[in-house]
Amino acid sequence: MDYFCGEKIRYKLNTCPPFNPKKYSIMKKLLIIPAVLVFGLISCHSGTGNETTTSADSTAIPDTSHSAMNMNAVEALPAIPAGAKVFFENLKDGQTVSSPVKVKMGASGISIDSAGAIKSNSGHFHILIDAGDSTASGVVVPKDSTHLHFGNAQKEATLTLTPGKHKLVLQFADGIHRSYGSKLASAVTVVVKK
Ligand SMILES: [Cu+2]
Repeated sequence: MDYFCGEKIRYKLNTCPPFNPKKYSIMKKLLIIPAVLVFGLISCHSGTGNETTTSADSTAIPDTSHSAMNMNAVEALPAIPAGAKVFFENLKDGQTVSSPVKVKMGASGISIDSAGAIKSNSGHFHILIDAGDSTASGVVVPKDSTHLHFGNAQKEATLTLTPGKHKLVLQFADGIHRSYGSKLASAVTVVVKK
């Protein structure tokens, strides 16, 4: 049989047919095919694994609209120190004022710091003008004409208000403007003179 006629045996046994390079290359190919198949299976398998991981990541990373994802990606809202509070230093509920009105913002038990980084035991002031009682805890305070940010650690502000009743809420929030909620909020209603 040709099969047993390797290079060495062929010289000893004259019964072997002359060496046929064509057949030899076919045998080589036959050996290569299973090797390719095995390699292919391995790479297919690992390829499938990578695809699963990639698709999970690709849905997680660009989905910036999902607030829950964002909350997981950044540090949690710092805890409110026991006894901490914020208040308008120079305004009492129901007070009559004239516009523009100078407002002094106070905090006790928690530091007033610039916006930018999340730091424990600190935050900055916001004033909500006729925009509810507080911003819910963990929610970023909107930035518009009725939600004023004092991200440079200001403790004073001058507000121009139309005549009549206005609800002013002092809202404290962390370094990335996430509200500490109603626990660090204080509201007054003022009456602006004509
Ligand atoms: Cu802010």
